[in-house]
Order: sequence, then C-alpha cells, then structure tokens
Amino acid sequence: HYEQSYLDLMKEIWTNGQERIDRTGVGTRSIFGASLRYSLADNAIPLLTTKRVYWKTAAREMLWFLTGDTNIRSLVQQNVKIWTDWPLQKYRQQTGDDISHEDFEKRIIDDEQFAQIWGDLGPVYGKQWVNWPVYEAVGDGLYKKSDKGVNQIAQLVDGIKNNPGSRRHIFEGWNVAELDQMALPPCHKTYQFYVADGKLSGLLYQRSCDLGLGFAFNIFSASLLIRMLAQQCDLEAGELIWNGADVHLYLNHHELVEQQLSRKPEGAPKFHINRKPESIFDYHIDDFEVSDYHPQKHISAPVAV
Ligand code: DHF
Ligand code: TMP
Repeated sequence: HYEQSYLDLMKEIWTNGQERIDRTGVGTRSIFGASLRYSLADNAIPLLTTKRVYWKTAAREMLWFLTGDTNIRSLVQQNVKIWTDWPLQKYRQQTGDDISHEDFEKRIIDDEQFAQIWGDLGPVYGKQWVNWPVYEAVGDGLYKKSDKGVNQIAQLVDGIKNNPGSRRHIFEGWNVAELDQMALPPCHKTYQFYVADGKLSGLLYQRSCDLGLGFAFNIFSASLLIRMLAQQCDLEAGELIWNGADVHLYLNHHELVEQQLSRKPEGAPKFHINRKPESIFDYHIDDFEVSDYHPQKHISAPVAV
C-alpha cells in the first residue's frame, strides 16, 4: 500500500529519532533526510487512510496560494482555520489582549480593517509564487521595487508547455531577503517538475516536516498542484517525489502516533477534476472531487506554534 512507507518512516522516527528541543519548545524526535514516492497514475492520490484528512481544507489553501493572497481573511471566510494561530499569537503578544480563537476569527471576518492589520502573514508562499519582488535600477546606484513581480507559476506553465525537456522547471518560496518579514519561513520551499513520456512529475523539497500534522496536507497539496499543471499542459500526472530534510514528530503527538501505527492502510482513493479551467489561476474548489476515500477516524493533535 502506498501509505506503508509513511507509517514505516513514522515508526522509525518515533523509535530511533534524535530528541531535541525545537523552536516551539514542544520537543521533537527527528531524522535528517527522507524520500517518499507516490504514483499519480490512474487518478491515484496520496491521501492518508489511517486517519481522515480534510483534503478540501488543503485544496482551499492551495487555491489561496495561487491567488497570491497572504492574508488569512479569505481562508477564515471559507472556514479554513489552519493558519489562524500565527497571526493570533502576534496579536496577543503585541496588544496583550487575550482574545480567544473564535473571537479573533470572528473579528477577522467582520472587520476588514482589523484583518488588514492583524490577518497578514507577511510575504509567504502566495506572494513569492506569483509576485516575487523585482527591483529596477533608477540610476545613481538606486533601485525601486517594481509594481509587478515575477509570476513564477505563470512562467512555470509556459515552460512546461513550450520547453518540456527543460531541467529548470522550478519555483521557489525561499526568498532570503524577505524571510524576516514572514510569519513562518516556507516549509514546502522548492518545487521542481519533469516531463517525460507525456507525464508530468513533481519533486517537493520540504526543509521541515511535521510528520503527524502538516505532512498529510503537504503530499495531498503537491499532488493536486501536479494534477492541475498536468491538465493545463495536456499531460498525464506521473509521480510525486517528496524529499523531507528535518522530518520530525512532536513529542505531544504520542497518541496520534500510537493510534496511527496500530491501524492498517486500506483502499485507494481517486482524484478527479471536473472541468478544464482557462488557466492555472482559474480553478475553484467545486472543480475537485475525491472518490473511493474511506479513511479511518480523524485523529486530532495539537499544533506547535
Ligand atoms: N506548524 C506546525 N508545528 N506543524 C504544521 O503542520 C504546520 N502547518 C502549517 C503552519 N504551521 C505549522 C500550515 N498547514 C493543520 C494542517 C496544516 C497546516 C496547519 C495546521 C492542522 O491543524 N490540521 C488538522 C486539522 C485540520 C482542520 O481543522 O481542517 C488535521 O488534523 O489535519
Ligand atoms: P520551523 O519553521 O521551526 O521549521 O517550524 C515549522 C513547523 O511547521 C515544522 O514543524 C514543520 C511544520 N510545517 C509542515 O510540516 N508543513 C507545512 O506546510 C508548514 C507550513 C509547516
């Protein structure tokens, strides 16, 4: 089963990983360097079956990245709460207001100005993907920021269509000059694509991976992106190769780990796109459908902020 290698990795890290105190103070067991492969042939999609994965949440996040938006407001409006903790933490620290999650999210929705000030994550994924800043020389050694940055995704689609054999189908989230403005520097930081035999494959380099929580979203989202790109470029989807660098389990995920490792992966979910949108930027959540997904019960686990 395609999920077995993930469960094996989880077991290996839980039993043999190096224990460290991490940035969040929660503590992790980790290994450095892991690679997993998933076939996307015949509509296969790597959704975990040993716990329910809320794939629509992950798909909404991916569509949000593609709009270039970095404010959580449009996510929260769609009931996607996976990014709320970071702006909330900043708001609490800077104002001393001990507002609840619910009240903060309500305010983000109800008060546009509040959302503009407190809901932004800085120049994270979406900004770098579709509007990577560019500077123009204005003389005397001075530069100014151009109105329009580089749309790496549009360039990627052009490249795959017009020069499929290229070894430069890359987009990058790690803008070193802007890391200090980001709520969280990108975890899924580099994507590269490869066309052969009418199939598009993608490789994701993930510098830091929360194997209990983020990982399930990351492999689904990367696969979704490969599928959308393949459709736009009239290719079949090939494989996802996932490369993790610091791959870890948080120590407070012990229940999740034990439960998940006691379960057997089962079934082979399929992913479908219902229509062909005009461009990579025109997909809508209703275009996506998953069938044959019968996962075991969701397991909730705390997210380390
Ligand atoms: N920090 C940490 N420590 N781990 C992460 O995985 C992580 N992921 C981030 C931002 N910072 C992070 C962005 N992605 C969840 C999933 C993905 C995600 C953030 C959070 C999450 O909480 N998933 C739960 C609930 C999903 C839901 O409510 O829809 C899950 O069980 O999958
Ligand atoms: P770090 O910036 O100190 O590495 O912390 C980021 C944490 O978030 C780390 O546990 C990895 C996790 N993460 C994922 O696993 N996937 C994601 O997509 C994101 C945004 C974060």
